[in-house]
Amino acid sequence: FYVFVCLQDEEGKVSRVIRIGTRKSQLARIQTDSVAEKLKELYPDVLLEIGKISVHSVVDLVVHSLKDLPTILPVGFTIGAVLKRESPYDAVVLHPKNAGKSLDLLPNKSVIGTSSLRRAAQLKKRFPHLEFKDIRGNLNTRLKKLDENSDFSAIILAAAGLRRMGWDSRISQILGPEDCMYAVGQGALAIEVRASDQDILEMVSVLHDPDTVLRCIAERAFLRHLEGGCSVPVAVHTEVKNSQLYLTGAVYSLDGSDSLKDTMQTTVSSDNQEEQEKVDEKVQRVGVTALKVSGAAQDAAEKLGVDLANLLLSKGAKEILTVARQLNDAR
Ligand code: DPM
Repeated sequence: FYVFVCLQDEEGKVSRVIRIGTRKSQLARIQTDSVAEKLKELYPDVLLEIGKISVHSVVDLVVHSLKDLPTILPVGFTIGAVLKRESPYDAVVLHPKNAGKSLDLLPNKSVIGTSSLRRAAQLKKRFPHLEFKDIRGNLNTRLKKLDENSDFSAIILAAAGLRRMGWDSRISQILGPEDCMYAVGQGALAIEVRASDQDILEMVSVLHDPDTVLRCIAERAFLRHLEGGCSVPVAVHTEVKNSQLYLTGAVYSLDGSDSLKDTMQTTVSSDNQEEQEKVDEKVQRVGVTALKVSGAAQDAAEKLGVDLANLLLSKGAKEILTVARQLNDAR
């Protein structure tokens, strides 16, 4: 399943075919279609077609959930756009028999489904009366497993994914930062392109949301500097307010009993023109190329992530993550 976008010149001649790759899950298709729609709106001359191409075809862009993209991308690729972040928070989806409840009201030893070490660590600490078990598969599979058996009293999923699927009505509780901080990049879509493909880079770069880009660069720099992958108990919270970027980051032991958390901030204003022009926005930062977003602000965001990681490392973050990784590998 692929979406074709054809660029046409004034005479209506097709100048280039842009191939968008997608995976087969419903969420992947919804995410890909939403980006294709946006590109179509922005480039009215573009002809959009949906169809199939062979497995061996090369694609020009792929839409991902940013949180699934490693902080170091394969050589030759870059994230050419990070779209405006939707809700970054996690949500509770209850088994229908528990309708009206919330995590704190569920009976003792109720089983909660998640295979996220980050979610389990934070929620075990916060709700010690609950038990946590792995649940796998795409969103459709998970919801089915929840509803059709009585193995789980509830599952935890990202609010953004649930909303994109049109399942808002299944969200019975949004977990705020006191309950569960989110994953690096959660809730933001990213467009992966070839780093050398200037035309496509320019084309998708208008989809960048500057605040989201800065938040996600800081978050990804934090994770990368901690040497955390996508499956370590690391969580973040970011905000941009009055030209300040705030980053809260935390690492946890598997049961949440041990943790380190701190907040730092930096200025990301774009007042100083001279300062601006010295910095190149074309370079990749933690896998992101953000043309049209201040290079100085991107540098400040990246430095914020590195600085916060260093602060936590100086307090013993490495040891907490190493033990968590070893215990998890041994499970
Ligand atoms: C990553 C994690 C999970 C996904 C780990 C984490 C959740 C795994 C699980 C890195 N990727 O969050 O701590 O629950 O067992 C994923 C989802 C989305 C992107 C689904 C979800 C949709 C939301 C988004 C899986 N990746 O987290 O509920 O675009 O951010």
